[in-house]
Amino acid sequence: RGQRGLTIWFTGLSASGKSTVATALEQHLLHIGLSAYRLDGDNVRFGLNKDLGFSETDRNENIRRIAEVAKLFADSSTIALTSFISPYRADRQIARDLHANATQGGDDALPFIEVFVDIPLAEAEKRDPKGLYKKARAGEIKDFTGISAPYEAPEAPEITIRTDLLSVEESVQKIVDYLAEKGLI
Ligand code: GGZ
Repeated sequence: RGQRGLTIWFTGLSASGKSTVATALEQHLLHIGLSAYRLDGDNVRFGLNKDLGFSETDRNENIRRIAEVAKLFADSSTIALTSFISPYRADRQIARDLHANATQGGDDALPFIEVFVDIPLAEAEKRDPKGLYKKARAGEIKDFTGISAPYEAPEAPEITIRTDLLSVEESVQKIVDYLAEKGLI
């Protein structure tokens, strides 16, 4: 393919498996010789966005900045993988529009692939790897997505993966198949 990259935008509840699948996908892409870079809470919320919390306006700004950074990576011919809850439809649309309008140098839009990591809330809550759902239920964490803050599921994601039904490898394969079919990798 040509010189430009793309953004693969994961969205889903806490403990849905976004980071696990994004990490495995990143490894796969690197292994086949492509440039890929993952943005997630560990390298963004503790650095660039350490001034932001989990209020609606802070999440809006979190996602806005992440979308700008992902666009820059994609514009530099890398495959940017973002793994954030990104619970608001409008914020994800802003991220998508930013890529659609990335016409620097008169090039085409940068591809933006939304991956809905779909899992029933009950399943995410059962996993609860960090005990956050338990704390949210007890009122110890406020504005927790799925419990006391909204998650607006995508209406038309490019890809949906049910991480309670597919293995990590199967989830990665589904995304890779989509990318190959679209000529993106
Ligand atoms: C949701 C929270 C909250 C609240 C802390 N609501 O499972 P985790 O721990 O590792 O992933 C969650 C992460 C969510 O950060 P994001 O930047 O992805 O969120 S957003 O896109 O909505 O801006 C969770 C932890 O941070 N966490 N408090 N109140 N998740």
